[in-house]
Amino acid sequence: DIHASFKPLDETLVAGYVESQPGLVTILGGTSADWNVKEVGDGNLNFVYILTGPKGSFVLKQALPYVRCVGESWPMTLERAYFETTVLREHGRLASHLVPVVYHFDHPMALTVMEYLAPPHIILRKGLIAGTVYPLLAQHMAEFMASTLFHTSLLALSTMKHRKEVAHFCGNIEMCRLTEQVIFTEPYMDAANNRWSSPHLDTDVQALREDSAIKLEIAGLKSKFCERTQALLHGDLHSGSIMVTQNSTKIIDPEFGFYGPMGFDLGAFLGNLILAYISQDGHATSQDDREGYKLWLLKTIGDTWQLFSEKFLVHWDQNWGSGDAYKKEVYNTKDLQLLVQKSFMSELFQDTLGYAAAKMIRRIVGIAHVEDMESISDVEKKVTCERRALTFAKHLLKERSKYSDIRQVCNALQGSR
Ligand code: ADP
Ligand code: SR1
Ligand code: MG
Ligand code: MG
Repeated sequence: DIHASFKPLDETLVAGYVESQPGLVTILGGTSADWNVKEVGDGNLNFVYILTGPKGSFVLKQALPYVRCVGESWPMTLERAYFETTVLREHGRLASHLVPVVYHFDHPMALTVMEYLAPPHIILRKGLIAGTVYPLLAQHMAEFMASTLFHTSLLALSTMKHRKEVAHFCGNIEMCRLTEQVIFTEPYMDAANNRWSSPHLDTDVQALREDSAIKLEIAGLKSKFCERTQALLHGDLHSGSIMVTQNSTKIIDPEFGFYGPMGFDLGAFLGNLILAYISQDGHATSQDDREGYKLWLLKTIGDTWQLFSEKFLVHWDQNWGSGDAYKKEVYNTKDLQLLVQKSFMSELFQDTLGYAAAKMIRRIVGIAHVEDMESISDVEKKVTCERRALTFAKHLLKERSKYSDIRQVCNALQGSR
């Protein structure tokens, strides 16, 4: 058992662990008496410590054998730390300026030591709630997704290399199971984990569970999530997995990484931007009506898809035939290549809208709600935003084939009630 020597750390034990690792002591400088240790984990799963010393700092993240936001009653594999580190390193190779540097990984201890993203870096979700504009967000996220998704797909890789990677990441089975459960199954049935604003949304939840068209769409998306090994995904690309400043964007927390459909990552990011957009009415005050901010969010949603598709196609154009999917000898004219690209991007757009909707629905009626909505103190306003998010997500899920352009989606979102 790789984890036979596993020991859970806490704020008092962390320094002792670091003392046993000379490379880490060198980063901090001084001795443990000089170090400051603070646990800052605000995610749903793990424990995160910031360590600062006279010379430097880092973040130490440890997985414990259960889901943090639920407790020991929900056991969870320690192997998530291994997959997180493996994906972080791969993302570091493909988009080095957009991820924290990994300094150290201890497999038995299920812990990763990485670059500390110091303030003014904050979690994007918190910045969106505060109404802060991030001018480079769409560009950076488009760059990250275009590079990581393209270069791990069969558009760039041989089937030999791709299959090996797919087989490797099949090991992240428990995390995939968790997603299947909380995103694609439980929101559509009676389950102990589910939570919603009750009694306000009781009839909305009932209607969701009786909606055959929705269940049909969710079945298709779930099947694609489980069966399509299109590219290495981040796997949990919501606005809580992104840290930002005005000129920096860093993607953290890829512990759900696996080979799946590209639209799952794109949909996670866009779905969370849509939730942020809809929640703005709940954060508006007499001093700040958030109308200008909502326009920036709409633009960011549109720009993200637009820039992503442009950048993805640039990668593709520059690497025609390097992967096994479309051999140059077969796809041998520019017209044919354009035809293939158009069909690929249009399916990806549909997947993206579907996964965005699925991600939104689970955040309103399932486990793990989002702070965008939870922090709206006026209950009536909160419920109005939640109902609007649910209604828009259901519309997107059922009617997405009618949309062929992200601007149409943004217009529909703007007009939604
Ligand atoms: P979880 O897997 O539990 O969701 P995260 O990796 O999302 O854990 O980290 C939880 C929190 O810890 C983040 O919301 C962020 O505030 C902080 N954090 C994580 N990694 C870093 C980092 N490299 N630099 C600074 N803060 C970080
Ligand atoms: C128990 S569900 C916890 C959620 O938090 C993670 O960040 C994933 O989004 C997961 O679905
Ligand atoms: Mg997280
Ligand atoms: Mg996580």
